Amino acid sequence: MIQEQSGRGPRIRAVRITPIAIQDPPLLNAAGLHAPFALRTVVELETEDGVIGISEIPGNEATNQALEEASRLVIGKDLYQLNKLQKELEAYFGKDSVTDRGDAPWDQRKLVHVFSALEVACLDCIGKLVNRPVVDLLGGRMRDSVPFAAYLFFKYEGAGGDWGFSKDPGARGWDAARQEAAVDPQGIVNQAIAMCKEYGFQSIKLKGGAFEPELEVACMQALYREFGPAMPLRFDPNAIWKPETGLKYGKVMEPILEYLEDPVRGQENMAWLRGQIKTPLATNMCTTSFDEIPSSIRLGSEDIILSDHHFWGGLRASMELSRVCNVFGRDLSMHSNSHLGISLAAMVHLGAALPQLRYALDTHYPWQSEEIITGGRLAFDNGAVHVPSGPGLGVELDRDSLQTLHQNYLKCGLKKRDDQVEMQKVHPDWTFQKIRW
Ligand code: GKR
Ligand code: MG
Repeated sequence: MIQEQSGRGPRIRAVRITPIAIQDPPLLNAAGLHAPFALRTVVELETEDGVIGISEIPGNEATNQALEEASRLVIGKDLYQLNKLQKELEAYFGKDSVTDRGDAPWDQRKLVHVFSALEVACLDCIGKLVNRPVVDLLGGRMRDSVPFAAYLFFKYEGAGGDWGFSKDPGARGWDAARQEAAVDPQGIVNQAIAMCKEYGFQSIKLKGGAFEPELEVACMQALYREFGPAMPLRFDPNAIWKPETGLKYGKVMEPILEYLEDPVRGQENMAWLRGQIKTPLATNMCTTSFDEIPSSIRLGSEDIILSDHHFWGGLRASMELSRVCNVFGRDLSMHSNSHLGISLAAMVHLGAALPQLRYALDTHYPWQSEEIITGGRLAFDNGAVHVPSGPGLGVELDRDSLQTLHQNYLKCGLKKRDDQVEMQKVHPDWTFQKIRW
């Protein structure tokens, strides 16, 4: 006999949404240039008993507007009823479609962001209520710390933020090194040495798609010469290469790569290339939602899906994805965008819960210098982050920093990420091309 559920979880009393802007250096990618500030949104969700859960997602005025609407829907709801909440949000906003993602390297869908923000904040609250870390709400820990990779970028000189393209003379160590320009092999190698020295990373990724393939591949070869075969290397030109370019340089880099990320655009092209080269292919661009799994399996478009809980609809959805990946012989790792410690903590709880984790996760964290959690920036130990020990996410909001970074948001005037516009401030004729080389 099915028992009627009699318990009633705490109700959600309030949702607070705070857009913030964080300093971001002038990093280059296939879509253009990072603005001096990256936008994030911090969500605080408060229960009727005054317990507060937090989350962080990429900032965008349209997402914030959707979050405002969603919060009107969730107030008064039972904190534990996440499945129902998701259905209600789907009914209200309509399901995201594959094309809503957009052509940029990052994801622009609405519902996945909104639900992920609310889900992570609810899980943080639940963890605090039952005095368990979020990793335990995801089924428990498979590891105590989660490895990350050094994430290198071609970049112009500059610190970002109010410094823009100039350097903060007070900076030391990695904080100074991250302000140096890197537009050639030596610049990239110097960046890698400084980042690995500071964080102890055990694998390296280079974001490409900014320059001619020949130059970018020369940078990968320079990294290989500098760090040797024991250092796993990855390269990601964000799908800007034609299939023949993917084949040519995919072959050249075969002996030196751990994996090649989104060399070409679309599942068909990825599947074709995958049949031609031995290097595993990874993606955060061609298989980006559950709706795309059937065609991914039919075509065989990648070996590794780079999930992102902000884009796949939360931490539990990412756990579900890991099971799907396991069934169909895919590996799962994680994608990132410029972020702070709340997102990092969520990634670490998820990374610790994943049954299999063969590849170190991406993170932009070294490129940021600010924080919104108490106690300052999270520490890396040999490239890995220990699962925070407190209940919930195990990190607390620093309200003074939140206010400072919110003031940055108001001052900087940015409302959404647009790397093409930023690039045109430097090169007025530059335009984004989905496939360039
Ligand atoms: O931060 O410029 C960037 C990256 O290009 C980012 O937007 C991508 O979404 O890191 C991402 C990726 O792996 O494609
Ligand atoms: Mg990528």
